[in-house]
Amino acid sequence: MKKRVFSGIKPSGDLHLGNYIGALSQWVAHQHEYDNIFCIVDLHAITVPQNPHRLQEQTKSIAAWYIAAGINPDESIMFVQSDNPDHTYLGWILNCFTGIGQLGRMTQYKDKKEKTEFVSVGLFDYPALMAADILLYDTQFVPVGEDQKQHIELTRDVAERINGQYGHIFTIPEYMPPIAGERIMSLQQPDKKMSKSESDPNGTINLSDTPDQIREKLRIAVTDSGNEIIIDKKNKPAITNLITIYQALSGKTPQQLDAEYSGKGYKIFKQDLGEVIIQHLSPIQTRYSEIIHSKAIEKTLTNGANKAKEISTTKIQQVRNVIGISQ
Ligand code: ATP
Ligand code: LTN
Repeated sequence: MKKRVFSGIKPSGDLHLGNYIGALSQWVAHQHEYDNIFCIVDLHAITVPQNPHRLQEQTKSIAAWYIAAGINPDESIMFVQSDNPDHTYLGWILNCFTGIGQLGRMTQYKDKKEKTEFVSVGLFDYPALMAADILLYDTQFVPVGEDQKQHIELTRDVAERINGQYGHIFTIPEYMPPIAGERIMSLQQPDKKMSKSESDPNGTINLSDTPDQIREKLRIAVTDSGNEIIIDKKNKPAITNLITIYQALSGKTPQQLDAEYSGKGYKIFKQDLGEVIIQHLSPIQTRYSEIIHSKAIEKTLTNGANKAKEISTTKIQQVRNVIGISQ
């Protein structure tokens, strides 16, 4: 039997290269090896303010990017989180087994609470809902970027706590790191991760960027002092980040890049990287524009939610029975 993979992306903005390299491209690369469930986690998106119309549009857009990047909805289940209420149901139960102290130590929460005016309980409690997403489906592997590793550790802790008290209910999931690019950094601030909510748009390459936008963002991308194309995270974070992106999209090794670019300098490297990104994204963008307006996406998501619900219902019943809330 194939092992179960579960992952999700928030419809909180346009997808960018960090999402693609750290998550989506990994899902596609491993699609045939696993029994996959890919979610669009809209309930996680509303932990910070969202415009209702934009949220709806972005939810559909993310589904279209999943398919455009190569997720096959006949092979993998694809659905919107809020279409399966079992997530919030289990999320509440897991709240009762999650420590306040543990939630307070989550770095994503600490970062985000500094950036938002109104810090909701939902933002604080976000990892308990994420744990529910994962545990509902007996997930074995969770392919996500490195920023989410801490949430998976919390999920494991909560699952072990419940299993310890009630017997084996939940499968303990494992973090599945990306092959290359666990953390893609901003092109403007290489000490900050590239993210949908980043304030400087020049730091982020969106999957929907035009060739000219990509060329320009690379032209003005910050570099380090010196001129060598070498990986040195501590002293040369900017060029290290660009090399990581190059490697992830081209499949070339650091040795190959070293041989190709030795003595050539940053300008040529950045120009070539721009073309690598454009070439990689071009077929995905074409597929995206073909499907974004099709009604088939809604149908795919409805089917996906039905299939997800079939699996999660059994888990919810099992949990209700063991904790004593079913008659
Ligand atoms: P937001 O800015 O709204 O918090 P985000 O851009 O950080 O969003 P998420 O929806 O939180 O994106 O992440 C979706 C997936 O993409 C997760 O698996 C996450 O680990 C991965 N990811 C996000 N940013 C990066 C990055 N810069 N490098 C590698 N992986 C990333
Ligand atoms: N917190 C994740 C999104 C997310 C997720 C999940 C990822 C919500 N539920 C379950 C994997 C599995 C993030 O990327 N910020």
